[in-house]
Amino acid sequence: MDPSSSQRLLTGLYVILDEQWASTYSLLEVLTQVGEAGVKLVQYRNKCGTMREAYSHATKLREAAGEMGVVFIVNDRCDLALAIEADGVHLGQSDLPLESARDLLGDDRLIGISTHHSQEIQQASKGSADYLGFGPIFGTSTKTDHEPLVGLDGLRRVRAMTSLPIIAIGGITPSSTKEVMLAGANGVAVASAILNSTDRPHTVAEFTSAFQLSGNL
Ligand code: TZP
Ligand code: MG
Repeated sequence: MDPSSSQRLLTGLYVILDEQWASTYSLLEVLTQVGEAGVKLVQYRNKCGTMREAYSHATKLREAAGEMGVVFIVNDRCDLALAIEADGVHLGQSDLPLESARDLLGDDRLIGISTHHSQEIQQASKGSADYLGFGPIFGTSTKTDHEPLVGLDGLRRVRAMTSLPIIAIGGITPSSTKEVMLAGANGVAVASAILNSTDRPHTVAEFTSAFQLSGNL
């Protein structure tokens, strides 16, 4: 993807469709609601199922995302991303190395990498990533084995170290989004604030106003 299209896409809300919620909410329904509310970027995250289950669920979600023009990223797994013809992959620090993932996915698909401190930011910025995830900014119960919280100060400190878009993650809500953006994020990745919302279109609208209030969008 060319840098200006990915920059536009990465400014705003990035919704994580986490399979751990699938017994509580229909991820397809969540995807439809947020897509209709204007979200352009989602990630399928599955830390619990077999690959066959992940493939089956992700295939349906990917198809629905495609119909709505929502960009669909797969967490961790390049093989799954390729199998379902996803738009990209989000790599963790223990997944395939960035350049191997780039060789597999080609130049047109998006690749993001999770980073948690300045060294990882600098390392990832030397390669062919399209964006960096950075966090956890705040406390989160979505990822239990997370690295230490980085806070808004951590985000401010790493902002100057990279020209890549930074997607902040971890415990972000509409009410914290403005300060996260002002601390240097290009966008925010969110699971619980959207999945647990009783009115998802309204919550998406609250995120959108926060982006506008921070001078973005
Ligand atoms: N990586 C760092 S924090 C996090 C991940 C996947 C979870 C984000 O979820 P939430 O519910 O928005 O805190
Ligand atoms: Mg990961």
